[in-house]
Order: sequence, then C-alpha cells, then structure tokens
Amino acid sequence: MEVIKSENIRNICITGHGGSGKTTFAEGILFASGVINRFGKVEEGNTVSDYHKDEVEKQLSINSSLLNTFWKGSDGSMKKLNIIDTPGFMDFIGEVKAGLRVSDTAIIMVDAFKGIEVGTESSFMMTNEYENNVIFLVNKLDTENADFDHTASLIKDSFGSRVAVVQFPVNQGTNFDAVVDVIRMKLLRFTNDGKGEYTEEDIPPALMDKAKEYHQKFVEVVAEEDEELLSKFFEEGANLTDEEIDFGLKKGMRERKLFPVFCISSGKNIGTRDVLDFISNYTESPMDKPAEIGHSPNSEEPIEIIPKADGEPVMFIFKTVSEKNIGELSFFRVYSGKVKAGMDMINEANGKTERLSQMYSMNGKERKEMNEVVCGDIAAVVKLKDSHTNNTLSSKNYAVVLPEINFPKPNMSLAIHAKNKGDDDKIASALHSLHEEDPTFLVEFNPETAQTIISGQGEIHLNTILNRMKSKYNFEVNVTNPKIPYRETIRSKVDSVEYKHKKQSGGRGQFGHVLIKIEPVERGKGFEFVNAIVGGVVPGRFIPAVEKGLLETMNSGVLIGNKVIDVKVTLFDGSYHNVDSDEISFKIAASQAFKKGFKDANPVILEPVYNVEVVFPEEFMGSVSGDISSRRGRIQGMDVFGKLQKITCQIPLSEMNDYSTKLRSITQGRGYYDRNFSHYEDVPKEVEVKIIAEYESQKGQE
Ligand SMILES: Nc1nc2c(ncn2[C@@H]2O[C@H](COP(=O)(O)OP(=O)(O)OP(=O)(O)O)[C@@H](O)[C@H]2O)c(=O)[nH]1
Ligand SMILES: [Mg+2]
Repeated sequence: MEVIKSENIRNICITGHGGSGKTTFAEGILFASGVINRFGKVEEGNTVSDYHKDEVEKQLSINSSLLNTFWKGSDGSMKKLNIIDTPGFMDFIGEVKAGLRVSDTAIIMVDAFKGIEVGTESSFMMTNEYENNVIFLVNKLDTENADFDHTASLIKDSFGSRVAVVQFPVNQGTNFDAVVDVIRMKLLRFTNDGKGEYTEEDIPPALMDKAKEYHQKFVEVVAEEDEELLSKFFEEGANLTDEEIDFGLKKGMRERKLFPVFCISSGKNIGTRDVLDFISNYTESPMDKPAEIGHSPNSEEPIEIIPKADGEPVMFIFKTVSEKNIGELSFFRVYSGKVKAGMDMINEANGKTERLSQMYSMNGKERKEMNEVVCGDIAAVVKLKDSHTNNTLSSKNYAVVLPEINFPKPNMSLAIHAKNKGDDDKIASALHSLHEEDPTFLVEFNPETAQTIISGQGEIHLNTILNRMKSKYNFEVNVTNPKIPYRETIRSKVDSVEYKHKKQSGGRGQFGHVLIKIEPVERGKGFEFVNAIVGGVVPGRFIPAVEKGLLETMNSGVLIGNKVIDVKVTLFDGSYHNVDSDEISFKIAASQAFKKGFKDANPVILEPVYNVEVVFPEEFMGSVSGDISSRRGRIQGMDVFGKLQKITCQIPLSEMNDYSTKLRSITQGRGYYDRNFSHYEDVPKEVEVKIIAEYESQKGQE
C-alpha cells in the first residue's frame, strides 16, 4: 500500500444549517472519486455517511461521520481527503465542534434559497474558535427558487467584505448545469448523470461582462492580502499574474481573511469535482498549519506541538463510538510523528499505557485496516482501555496534552427512572457508555433528590439518546422533570414549644420530654443547636439524641419534604424518667417539638433562582422578554452586540424546564442562553400553596 505523505493530506469538515445538503455533498465526493459506484440518497437511507438506524429513520444526520478518498492535484500528486460530515441540527453541535477541532478547512454549506440560517452563523462562529480555513458552497442551485447573487450578497453582509465569489451559476434553477469560474475565466459544463464530470468552454459573450465584473472584484479582494499586490493593483493599475493570484488567495485563506464562494448542486453532483480540485490545490495541508499550543501533563506552561512527520508521536481523540461487533472505536488525528499498530502510547490524562491494536481508515461504517497513520492523518483505533474523547496519547519521550474540544454546556435536564427496578445498575452503566460516545450528554446522580439526572442540548438530543438506549441496550425507562431542590425555613421565632413522648405498653415504656426555642438565623448559617439545660433536667447522655432528632427532621423537611435551613434551636427545659427514658424517646420528642414549633414560626419555602443570560437577534426582543416575565423572571440588564441583544435576568429554576425548547421556537432557533445558580428566595404565596398541595397529593398516593 502506498505510503501517504503528510503534505498530501487535506482534512475537511462539512458544516452548515440542517438540511443544506452536506451529507448529499459528501456522498457526491465519494461517487465522483470512485469510492462508491452508486450515488446514495438521504431519503432512501443508503448514504455512506448517514448509516445509523436513527439517521436512516429520520433522514438527517445525528452523528458526524468520517469519510476518506483520494483526488489528484494539479501538481500530479494524489491527495488524501479526510472528510467529516457533521449534523446541522443545533442539538448535535458537539459533533460539529469535534469535527472542526481536527480539520484544517471548513466547508460551510448554504442553501441557495434559504440563505443565511442559524446553522450558517453558528458554523462560522465555531470556525473562529478552531481557526479553520473557510469555503462557502452555495448549494441546491438546481432548485426553482435558487438565487445565487442574493445568497452571495447575504454571505458578504454576514461574514465580511473578504468573501470572494469565485464562480457564478449559468442557468440556475431546474436546468442548472454550468458555472463560470471567474478565477480562470472559463465556463465549466457538467454532465447530468450524477458523476459530475465537466468540460471547459469559453465564456459566451452574453456572460462576459458579468464574468469580468466578478473577476475584477475577486482580484481586488486577493490584492488586499498583500502590500505589494495592493500597490501593484491599485496604484499601477496592473493586472495580477496567475502566481500572484495563487499567492494572495492562499495567504488570505490561511489567515482567515478570504473566504471563497462556490456554486454547486450536491443533489445533481454539479460542481463537486471543481471544489475537490480547489481543495487539493489551494487549501492547507496539516504540515502548513502553525504548531498546536499544548502543555505538559503537570503544568500549564505552553508547549508548541509542531507538525513534524518524523517527530515524536502525538495523537488526539476527538470522537468515540461504540459499535456492536467491534466495541469501542476511538477516532483520532495524529499531530506529530506517526503511529503504528502495536505501538505503546501514554494517555496523558491518566498516565496509563495504551497499546494501539488495529487501526482503520473509515468510510462511514466501512473500515479498512491501516498499519500506520502519519502526521496529520485521521483514522480510528479499536479497543483502547482507558482513553476517551479529548484525551491526548503521546510517546513516553514526549509528554504533552493538546487543547481540548470545548463542548457546549447542557441546557436541558430530565430525571430518568428504570421501569423495572432491577435494571437500575445496568442503566447506570449504559448511560455512562452513552456519555463516553457523546460528551455533550451528561449523567449525574443527585443525592438530595435521589434522582438520576440526564442533561443535554435540547429535547431532540435527549430523545435521541433515550431511543438509542432502548434500541442498543433494550431498557425501558420513564422520564420526568427533575425535582426542584426547594428549601424550607422560618421567618419568626417561637420562644417555647413543648413535646412529651410517653408510651406505656406492658414492660418498659418510653419517655422523653423537651422544651425548645426555635428562631431564624442568617442565610447560610445552616443549623445551630444550643444546649441550655441546667440542673440535669435532661441528662447529658440524652442531649446527642435530641440534637440527632432535630437534624434528621431538618433534613427530611416539615412542609414539603425538602431540607430545612438556617434555624437555631435552643433546648432549655424538659424532664426524664429513671427507667423509661432512652435515646430514641428523646429523639422522637425533639423531632415532634421541632415540627410543631416550625409550623408556628411563620414557615416559608425557598426556591433556587438562577442568573440567566439570553442572547438572540434583536427582532425577537418582545417575545423573549415577554416569555421571561411569564416565568416569574426579573430582567436586570440589556446589552447590544451588533445585531444581537443580550438580556441578563434572574429566573426561578422551577420555571425553566422547557426553556431551551421555548427559546428556540420563539427565536427561530437563533437564541441561546447560559445559566448559573444565584441564590435561594421565598416562593410567592400563591405558588407555595400549589407546591404544598402537590406534595400532599403525592404523599397521599404513596
Ligand atoms: N434539489 C436539491 N436537493 C438537495 C440538494 N442537496 C441536498 N438536497 C436534498 O436536501 C435534503 C437534505 O439533504 P442532506 O444531504 O441530508 O442535508 P444535510 O445538510 O446533510 O442535513 P443534516 O445532516 O440534517 O444537517 C435531502 O432531501 C436532499 O436530497 C441539491 O443540491 N438539490
Ligand atoms: Mg447530513
């Protein structure tokens, strides 16, 4: 097998709004380059990329897939293209981040009719984070309402003046079959058989003016990349040579200043080959990239990890999948040196040694064994024991940690219960595997509410995970909204409350008698106990039992079964019986006295309140702020960032269950939010009545 050279690798991540045609484009690439001989369709569930059961059923991408193929560059060398096809739906944004993290170039797919959508904006924003080169593809130019000029101008409006149109369509709409390449000034005519082959023709006179205009604009943008080119072009009025254009174009892309725009129909595979030519000739190889800035496992001191083909081996795991017949597959990119089957690597996150067994190049679910993976290449390895997404594995001579993928925080949670009680443990282990596969899916046990809480990016994300749980592990579960960790406290004091616990039933009886004072203390003080007994009216040996009785009652709550906080109890009087008194009797007496006193001390329910920041396009101001008010939210501030509005507010946790879904629906998917716990606060009386009634009715049912 021919050894791949690092400089001939191109790592491409396809991103963009849901349904813009990414998977179809990826399929077209494989078809055009001869990897497959049938052009699969998303609707027919037979594409290489969308091979998971849930993807076939829903006809959209849920997971990112790794594909690879070869394409000849104009210098005659074969380039290996690693292509990561990502899902466009916002709930699966973690997959996109992981894909961009290990790719050098991002393709952002734009629908020629729908224009800039939320997924277009978020894709571009993420490429900022991972410093990818960016290419825009205006897709679906074969559809009736396609409008290239308008779409290109929207791309410019949104992403800056250095957006450079390098092609425009001929016959856009249902007869779309050709584009004018304004770099080379040629017309490319494509075959209509799905293979996407093209022939070059001269630009017809009718299109010449438009071609010249676009060419001129393109050269202007390129010239701006370099002082020398700029003065040659603008001051001397001279045209740029092909070499100068190549130079400016590559420099602009590398520095993320110039973003070329292409015309395609991925459905008809028109334009695909031309884009592949461009990728092979103009985009960066892993060897052209600047060093990654990592650090050593024990310090934050930055270390430059330079892409060197003969360097010490370093690899980074960006994705983990568990497949039925082979177990865990870890997807990785090599950032230095090369890795070989049988090699020992150290996982710098836990210091453990991992032996690399079989490694594969991937095309969806198809695997082809590889003996070595060179610097810059992307592949998968099976059966790592203790390594997960975001781990760096490096040779023992070179302990480094690469920067992690910054996965988004969850914004929706559910409580999950096994339908069959005996399944609890197995479910916990299944949930753990699901988290390994998808780091944006989190699981934790809340000891206070005794619930297992799953969290993710939204309703669709959590539903997808639950379906996977059922199909893969065959577990039936119920989900509910998570319990709110309310608190109970008092607002006034009760100077004296008495309880006498006395039981006479043949033999030895029970006797405990206490008088206590209950008063509120400052928020955060918790529980304070004062023993003010004089003269041994309650003997010293029973005092710990009194305190224990109080504590247990505080923990299990008085009004609605939630923790009582910030109360001081003084035990000041009582009595005992020589024979019948014991610890349990005093515990009961203390507990009952507390319950009685608590109810008389103006008790209140406290609820957790969160600081929330909501960011959304300004046109949705009315509905977003109205919705916040309807959730008992208090707006505290508003800021403007360009066309975006930010509201800072406080909202009680109990009002936020469906917030992520609602915010998306009222902002057409373009709003997002972040929240952090702020403080506990009194629940308004009318809400308190409801909470108590709900608690009582549940208790009645149990
Ligand atoms: N007419 C036409 N339809 C297209 C084209 N490209 C994709 N489609 C259709 O658009 C729909 C979505 O295509 P996909 O390839 O699944 O889009 P995607 O971007 O991968 O979607 P997600 O993975 O859900 O984000 C499918 O029905 C495709 O057949 C195109 O160029 N022309
Ligand atoms: Mg897709």
